[in-house]
Amino acid sequence: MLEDGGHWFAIEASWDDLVRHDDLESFLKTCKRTPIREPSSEAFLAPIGSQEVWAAGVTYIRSRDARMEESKSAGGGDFYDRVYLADRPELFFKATAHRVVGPGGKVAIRSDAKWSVPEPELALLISPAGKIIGYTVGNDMSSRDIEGENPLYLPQAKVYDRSCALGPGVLVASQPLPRSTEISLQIARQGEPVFEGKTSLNSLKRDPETLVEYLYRDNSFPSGCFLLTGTGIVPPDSFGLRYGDEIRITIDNIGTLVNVVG
Ligand code: DO4
Ligand code: MG
Repeated sequence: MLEDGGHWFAIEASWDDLVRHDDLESFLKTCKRTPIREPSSEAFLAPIGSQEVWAAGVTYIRSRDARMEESKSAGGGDFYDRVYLADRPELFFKATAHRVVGPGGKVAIRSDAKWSVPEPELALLISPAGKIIGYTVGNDMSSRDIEGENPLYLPQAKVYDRSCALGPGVLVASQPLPRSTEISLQIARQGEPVFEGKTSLNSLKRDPETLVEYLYRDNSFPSGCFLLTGTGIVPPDSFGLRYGDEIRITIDNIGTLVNVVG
């Protein structure tokens, strides 16, 4: 489904075929479109086909500070400062499509985690040739106690079933997003707000093109990929997600991704 200027269309192309277009914006303007009614919110699936999801870490000072604190007793605090300052970014594998939930879906907390948080992140959609062709909202669910116990546990803290959410749609754009773009997170428990936070791309230390350049260096993505660009919003240490919590992440001009922990 495509939305353009408030009008909705069906197009005859698979998701993976669309992602192969380096100039997706022009393609969508000229391809055959069939007008449709505005879809209901239940019609939105996670906007992913055969893409892998990768993630960048410690790209905001807030993430560096929180992680230095949580891993202090494990002797890992220094690593986060070093990667924040280094030329080479932290990049890690996050998810395949079957681990990703879409809008309205249930994200999970690990059964062996005691302290879990959402990480609201701008997600880049990148073509197989390494061009950023769109943007969506991402949630890099994280088990902070497991990562804090030992940085080598990162893959377990980050990669598990329903550990990632993407959506609601992809903003197709060939131009970078303005630095003033805001990202906000709201968490509600039994209908009551329990955490709210805000950041903007102004606080993102690395530029998205450089993250993509590192990710694609000697690494190929035949179906393209998503790259989460790191979190700048970290709830206080006293906060951990519980079953039933509603997570609402909004990025200017892209939309709001709503998920429940379940
Ligand atoms: O270094 C661990 C993960 C960092 C991360 O996911 C983030 O900063 O968003
Ligand atoms: Mg993250």
